[in-house]
Amino acid sequence: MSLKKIIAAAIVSSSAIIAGTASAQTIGFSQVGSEGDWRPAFSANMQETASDYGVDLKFANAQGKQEEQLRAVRAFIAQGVDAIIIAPVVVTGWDQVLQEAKEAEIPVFLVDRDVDVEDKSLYVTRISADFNLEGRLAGAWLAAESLGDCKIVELQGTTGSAPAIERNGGFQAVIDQFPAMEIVATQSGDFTTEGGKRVMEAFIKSTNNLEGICASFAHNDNMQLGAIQAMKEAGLNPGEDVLMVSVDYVPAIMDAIAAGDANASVELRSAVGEFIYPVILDYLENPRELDKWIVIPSDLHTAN
Ligand code: GZL
Repeated sequence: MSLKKIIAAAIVSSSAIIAGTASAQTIGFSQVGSEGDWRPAFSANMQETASDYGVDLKFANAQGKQEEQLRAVRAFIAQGVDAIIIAPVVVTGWDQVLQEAKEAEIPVFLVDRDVDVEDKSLYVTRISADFNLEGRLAGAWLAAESLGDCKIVELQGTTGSAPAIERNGGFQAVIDQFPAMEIVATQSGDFTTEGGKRVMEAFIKSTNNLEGICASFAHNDNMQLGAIQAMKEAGLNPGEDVLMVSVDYVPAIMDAIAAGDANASVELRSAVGEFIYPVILDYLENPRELDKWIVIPSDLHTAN
């Protein structure tokens, strides 16, 4: 379903609410957690816009633990909600609980992240950005900036999460085109500022103060912000001696780019309730096969 159709559906569903003809839908939302800056913004948008669509949102924050997500989804099933939204912390371990939702005839919508399940009928659709594209955009920008010659340190997101797997995949696919571009060190900072700082401190130690390192690619801005802290504490110049590219484009990285401490970030939209709710409400009105993935655009931002 194109974004245009989603927005058209939004107009239909919101006018129905204004006209008072639509009944409130109860939707359970199992959210990964509240790590970093992007996820809280995403959660706030979902919670603040729910009433615009006449949705009674039951929000469950799993604090990064899959077992808490599974518990929340089972509670939504027991409550008999009209639909379930899941932002799955990692791709594996979802088959059983999705089967239980299917048997309870409660439609499941994936948002943000992804699951790795054989049976795609276990969810209606996934509404998210294209993480592989985000990795490619970051890789292409770096290839241009470094003229295809760059030794890179990579700060990976949560191990086993779709964004970590796919941002690395997209980035690697681009730099593989350039024999002189290579990721020489990679480690997970779990999408947090503290994690990014810890990983960069380790890289600084293992590379003799980032000797010969041309760039830092971080799967999200928060880890890059932690890396910037670590580099400055080591007397290095992030954004000048080392090119800094990451993903999310949260306000704090905008400030870092403006200050010259970072160079580029691929935007991951956090105000996505306007895409997610219309798809779900439209489906509940008219259940049918949907495309398995509805993509939200990503754009690269730099200083100039
Ligand atoms: C990607 C999202 C990632 C963000 C991070 O869609 O799942 O999780 O890039 C967040 O900031 O932790």
